[in-house]
Amino acid sequence: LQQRGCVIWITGLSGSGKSTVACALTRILHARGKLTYVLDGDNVRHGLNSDLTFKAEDRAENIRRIGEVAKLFADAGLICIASAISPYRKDRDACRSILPDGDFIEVFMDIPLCVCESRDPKGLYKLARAGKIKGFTGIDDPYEPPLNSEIVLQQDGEVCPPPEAMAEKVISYLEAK
Ligand code: GGZ
Repeated sequence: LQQRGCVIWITGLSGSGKSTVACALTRILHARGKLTYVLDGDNVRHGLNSDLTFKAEDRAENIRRIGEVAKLFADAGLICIASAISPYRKDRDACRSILPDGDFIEVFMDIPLCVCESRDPKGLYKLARAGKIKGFTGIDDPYEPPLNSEIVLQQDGEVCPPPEAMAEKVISYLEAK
């Protein structure tokens, strides 16, 4: 029996844990025999989207292409997990609009900027603060938080739950659907 496809769209700042949660999610889903595919903004930018910069219109095009590819995977019956900063609400909403109702599940990594910045896994925030990267999301480029995302993943007080626990929240949502 073919599984029903959908798109799980993970949005949030650099360093908020999007890729880590995407990875945890895919492990859990595989263990349950589900077919998944992860489209990660940072990876896609090395191939399909290697012609794009970080200016607003290129970010919009990055998100449009990821959305279209995610739709193809969903059409094929896969659970496609897209993780990209996707800072602009209208770009995320455009991706939602090309899918049947209910098939686009937006997950907001609601992690404070100061936490993402303190992690700084690639040292990019440091470079952005030093003015060596211009137009870095959260520093000198906007991030428009979702207003109505299906799922919000947050810290528990001061602590960030482990990625598996965050992924389980998404699983619970999928099960409830
Ligand atoms: C934001 C940037 C930038 C700028 C490079 N702004 O945390 P990372 O490092 O590994 O992932 C980020 C990635 C963002 O790519 P996306 O395709 O997700 O962005 S968007 O949805 O806005 O199109 C970050 C790195 O690229 N990076 N320069 N200026 N992030």
